[in-house]
Amino acid sequence: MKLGIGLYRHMLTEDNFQFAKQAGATHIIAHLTNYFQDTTQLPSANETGGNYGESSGEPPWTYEQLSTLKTRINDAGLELEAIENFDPAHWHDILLDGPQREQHIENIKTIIRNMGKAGIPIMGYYFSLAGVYGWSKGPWARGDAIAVGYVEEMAPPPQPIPNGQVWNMTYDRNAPQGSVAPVDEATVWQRLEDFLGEIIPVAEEAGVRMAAHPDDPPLPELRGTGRLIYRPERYQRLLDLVPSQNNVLEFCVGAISEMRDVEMDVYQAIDSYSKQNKIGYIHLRNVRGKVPNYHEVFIDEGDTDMFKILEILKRNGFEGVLIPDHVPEMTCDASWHAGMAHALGWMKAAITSLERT
Ligand SMILES: [Mn+2]
Repeated sequence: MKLGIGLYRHMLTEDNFQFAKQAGATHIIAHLTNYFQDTTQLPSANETGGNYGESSGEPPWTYEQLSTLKTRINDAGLELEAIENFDPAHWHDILLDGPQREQHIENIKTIIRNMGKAGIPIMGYYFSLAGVYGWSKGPWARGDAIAVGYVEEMAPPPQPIPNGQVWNMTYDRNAPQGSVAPVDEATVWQRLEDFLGEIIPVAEEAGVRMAAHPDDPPLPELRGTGRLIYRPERYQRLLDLVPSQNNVLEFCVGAISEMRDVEMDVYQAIDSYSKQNKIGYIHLRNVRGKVPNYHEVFIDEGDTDMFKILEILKRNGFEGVLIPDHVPEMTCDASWHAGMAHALGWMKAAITSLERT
């Protein structure tokens, strides 16, 4: 098992590469989509409406851009394991089945080919119209550390997605008035199946694994749009749509733990999918509660026995990267860095301890 850290676009700096290395990480998961408007604080609906910001509108990521990033990370003594999340500018009409869908399929194929050429092994993505929407924030982690969560009575009203937005980002601020028409779950599954049917063969050729994140928050429906992976067993359906070693999961322990009415719990899920060798990389994050009421907390508190998760992964021979995902804000001048250093330190000790047994 390898230790990594996710860095947002504006955090892909030499200082943060050094920080990652100092905290014991060997791998970077890079975000190239410019969400959160250049802050490290996660957005919450009770502060900002929860929108992830405006998409850059830049062209699909080029080979030069990806390759330069990889070289910089390698020069810092680290590996670039994955890019996490497509920019809505590149694929909004795949999600929405809009008029630019064909062009957007080409965009994604171009990105995957460029990643393969640059030697970046995994593309993490989240196939969702509403995206990560409706979080609140409060002093919910140990010592009143500020954390995000989904809390039914604090959540914004589930208004339809305005035109020009998808995946909780704005891709066209000049879009005509109005909103995205309701889309049922079966229709979203069909869009995913069509997407994977076109992209997985390209990913196979490029040597890139496509890794799917589950729904966050894992509600069956949000803003009039159906969601797909809001129960762990639904990951199997995604895998079975296009069986391939390149069709895998960005397994989010936090999001899976938040799911209710499940046929398999988080331990059974990580056992099943790691046994099948279908996990690209892992978000290791703890929570307390389940939808529609849960809080994110520190890695060593909350409902999930993280050591048990790691034991299952060890038993099944998982060799990929684990990252902390997001962490509560620790009270100091560098709340993000402190939270990450804490999570990475815990993870490193736990993995080291397991590897001795
Ligand atoms: Mn996650």
